[in-house]
Amino acid sequence: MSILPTSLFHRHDRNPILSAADWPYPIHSVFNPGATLLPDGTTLLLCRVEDLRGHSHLTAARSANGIDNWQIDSHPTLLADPAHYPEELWGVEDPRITYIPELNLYAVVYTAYTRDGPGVALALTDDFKQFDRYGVIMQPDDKDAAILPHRIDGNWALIHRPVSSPGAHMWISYSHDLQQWGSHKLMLEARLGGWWDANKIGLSPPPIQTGKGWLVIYHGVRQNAAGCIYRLGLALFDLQTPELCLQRGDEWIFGPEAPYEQHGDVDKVVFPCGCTIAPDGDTVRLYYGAADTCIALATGSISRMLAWLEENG
Ligand code: BMA
Repeated sequence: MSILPTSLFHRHDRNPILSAADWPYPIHSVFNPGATLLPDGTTLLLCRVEDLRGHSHLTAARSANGIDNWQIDSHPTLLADPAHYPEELWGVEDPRITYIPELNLYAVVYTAYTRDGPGVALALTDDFKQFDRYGVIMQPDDKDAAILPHRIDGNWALIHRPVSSPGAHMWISYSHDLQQWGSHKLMLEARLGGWWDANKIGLSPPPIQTGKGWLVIYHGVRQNAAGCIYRLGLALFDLQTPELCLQRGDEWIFGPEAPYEQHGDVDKVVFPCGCTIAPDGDTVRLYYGAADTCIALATGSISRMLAWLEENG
């Protein structure tokens, strides 16, 4: 029986699960969280918080069940530090978290909002309290980045999205030391014309490693007379050569439908930066910013996504 693409993720009935009203200090909005499961099973979201100046910082929220009873840090967890990192002048945004077993550390890759536009910055941490900052590792305009959890042929791999005219596509770059990046390769191109993912795409959560390849949930931006629509699609990449696309779905699998996704600071946006995989190895919890205003949760299955790609990729 064929799988309907828009049935691959189910919204939680308590959505939105986090919003500005839940915050322990005054903020404007909270959205686009990175996510990880801590060793004790706690879900940690590193949330993008927009303050009342319009600048963003990152704050950790922890929950035993990943749905409610969030314990939110009483102060910003990772603030921009323009005194030491002038590239973070206008804030830090949209973190993607990857646990790196070789280092026993979490890599947090985030957007530094520089005077010249968005750049990609990196920090390492083992507790989401202290951060070892690497500063900007990809110059502006570049964003939507995440590190793969292990080296490939001795090199770390970073997926990112430089902006060039006329299109914004996904690239992958390699490094010995997480600092100097090279061997840049085009990974996935935005399509053209009337497609839902024409002209501008970017990585959403960090890739999910499966037996069949890296499963990538990416966003596509459709521009029309009313503005932009941010939706999600699926692609599968080779485990050993991650710039090699094995399958790509033509249809979007998730788009703004619920009222909290349709209306907010930026209408018609679903924007995940993180997901967690349940102990069953299959259930994916996707945490996403809705309309750049609040955080929502949707649940899917790795095997169903792979089956859909197999049929439709
Ligand atoms: C993207 C990023 C996201 C944001 C989205 C919709 O370019 O800036 O942080 O959620 O636009 O406004």
